[in-house]
Amino acid sequence: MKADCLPVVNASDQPHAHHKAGTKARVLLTSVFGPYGRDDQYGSRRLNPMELYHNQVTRTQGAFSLRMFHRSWGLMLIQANIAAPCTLLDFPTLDRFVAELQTRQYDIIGISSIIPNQNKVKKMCELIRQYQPEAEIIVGGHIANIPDLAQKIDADHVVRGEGVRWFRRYLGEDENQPLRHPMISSGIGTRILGVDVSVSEKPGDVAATIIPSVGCPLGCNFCSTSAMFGGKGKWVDFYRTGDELFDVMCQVEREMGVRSFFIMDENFLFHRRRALRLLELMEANEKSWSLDVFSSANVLRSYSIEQLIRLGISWVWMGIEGRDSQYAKLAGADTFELVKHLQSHGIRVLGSTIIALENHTPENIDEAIEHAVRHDTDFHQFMLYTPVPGTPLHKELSEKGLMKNESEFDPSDIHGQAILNYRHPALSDEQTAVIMPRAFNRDFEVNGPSVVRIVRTTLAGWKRHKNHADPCVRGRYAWEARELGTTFSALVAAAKLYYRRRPVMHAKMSALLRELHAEFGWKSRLWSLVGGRWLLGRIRKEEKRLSSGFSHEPPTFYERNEAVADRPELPLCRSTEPPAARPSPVSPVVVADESRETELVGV
Ligand code: B12
Ligand code: SF4
Repeated sequence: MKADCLPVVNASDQPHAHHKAGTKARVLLTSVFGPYGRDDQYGSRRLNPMELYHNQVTRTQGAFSLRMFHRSWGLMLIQANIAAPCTLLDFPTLDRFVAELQTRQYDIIGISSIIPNQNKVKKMCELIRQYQPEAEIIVGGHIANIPDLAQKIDADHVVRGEGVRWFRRYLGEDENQPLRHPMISSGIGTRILGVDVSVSEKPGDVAATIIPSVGCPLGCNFCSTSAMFGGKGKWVDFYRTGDELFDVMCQVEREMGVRSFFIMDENFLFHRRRALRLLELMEANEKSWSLDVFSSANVLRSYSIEQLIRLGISWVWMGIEGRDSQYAKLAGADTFELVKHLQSHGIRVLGSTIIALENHTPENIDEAIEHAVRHDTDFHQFMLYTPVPGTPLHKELSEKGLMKNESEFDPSDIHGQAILNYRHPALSDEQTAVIMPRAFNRDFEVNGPSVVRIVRTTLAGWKRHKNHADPCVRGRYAWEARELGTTFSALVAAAKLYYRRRPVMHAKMSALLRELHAEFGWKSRLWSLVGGRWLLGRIRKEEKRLSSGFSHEPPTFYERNEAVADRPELPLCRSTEPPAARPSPVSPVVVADESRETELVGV
């Protein structure tokens, strides 16, 4: 079928397509091909590696940058929740993708992508038509928000919104069946200071990713994830209640041996009823878990610090935005005070600042950067203000004629780290391209390596709560502090040696090391003495490797679900059983019902 006559469908409101083979259809799901962190003709960019921190947080921290990869969670979720035989190819190279098309026959090939990777999707569709003309091509993920995508690529269906329900309906399955949660290790291939940490990782060292919902009801006008799943007032639940979520987390804890969770939910604490019920269950069952969450400042402030601590919140990704931010999520929030307060309880903060807001100018941008840097968060993300198709902001700027014409840029360059896709009243692309590294450099220069800041905050939490009355809270802080006297002491010692010619930074590192020695005694001294020098050597080596142009690339994953019976040699994707406690439907639910608002903070 030709793509140009095909509708872009929204997962929640389409007249639905069905595949004739139903659950017998052979499905391949794939992410876009790599390598990613280099410049090439398909749209890979050196500035846009497949790494969370190095892409947009610790970008200019050299050998100190925290490096790791994340699997394609949306695809893993779909694979675990369809009855059809499904193989998942995550992070293939172009050659590996072609080899798959040449050797295995599929009825359906689903590609997941974001907007900047559209050139790769185009290429992949062409290859599928060439090698497997019978296969139906489904394209989903954030790329689906491009309004005329069906004219740009040769796909059979472009799916906007939630993919599990869409796929189930497409295969003729009951879309409201309970949802299985895939077993997801949150980070892969972690590397710090030139050391491949992943080789010495034990089960449980890495947090498991849990996805309770997608979307965010706050609906900030620039937010593509909120827009993608319904916009203001809407979101899609995978696990609506605290009971369901607790059940899933217990299963993941058992199966993966974890006690920490990366909660992939845009605004987890905003769903107050669910979060507080989870807390109740954690306490009743003596769970000493750590939770890493995304949250807006105001929502965080709506909880007492004791609640956050007991809920195990140990890391939070929070928007700082800027002093004159117009966004409701920050209204009235003193983010300086909040960050300091959280850190003093051992909660690591990743602050996020948007650069090139409409009110930014060459004259005031350094002030905006200083504002961000003064927060001294453990990590700081800087991203360019990027109106994305599907968002209210994009609509508004399009109507005002302020969006750039597509011939003015390559979509692969709209990754948020160099140039803008709209006409800024005061900043040119040349200017934003230098402002971005300047912001990261300034944060690094003033606040030092993020990995050291984490040590500082973890130590503060340990000192404050090591004798907490609640044994679960105590246990969690002890677990988080378990490496302070050993590897973390060595890390700070290495940083101290590294900064020996930078008096201010050197003094900072020395003070932290003294604090560690005071707390952990001879063990900390020994580790810093031996490990510090060794790590310094690794840092130097890594710096050389990076300056020669080396980029980190994720490995390719190739997995099957249980319905793929004829390929036992492939690793099986693992997932939970559907939740046992089920007071409400556990299928993904698009929330439109007004009464649901009472579940949220502040309404
Ligand atoms: C994890 C993540 C990453 C990982 C990469 C993961 C990967 N393997 O690709 C890392 C950290 C490396 C990353 C990098 C980048 N990311 Co990113 N990332 C995310 C994040 C935080 C979570 C994604 C996720 O798993 N969500 C949970 C799952 C369940 O939801 P989902 O992926 O949307 O999948 C659902 C549907 O979309 C749909 N679906 C998805 N795929 C498919 C496929 C088919 C066939 C179908 C039918 C349906 C379907 O069904 C799924 C289940 O409902 C999102 C923000 C967010 N909250 O979603 C940003 C996000 C996706 N990233 C974004 C961007 C811009 C980037 C970067 C360009 C830059 C950056 N600075 O962040 C780079 C690009 C790197 C590269 N070279 O490609 C944007 C995309 C914006 C857009 N409109 O395109 C997002 C939305 C963040 C944002 N709000 O700006 N990212
Ligand atoms: S609070 Fe964050 S996740 Fe929610 S809409 Fe605003 S920017 Fe998006």
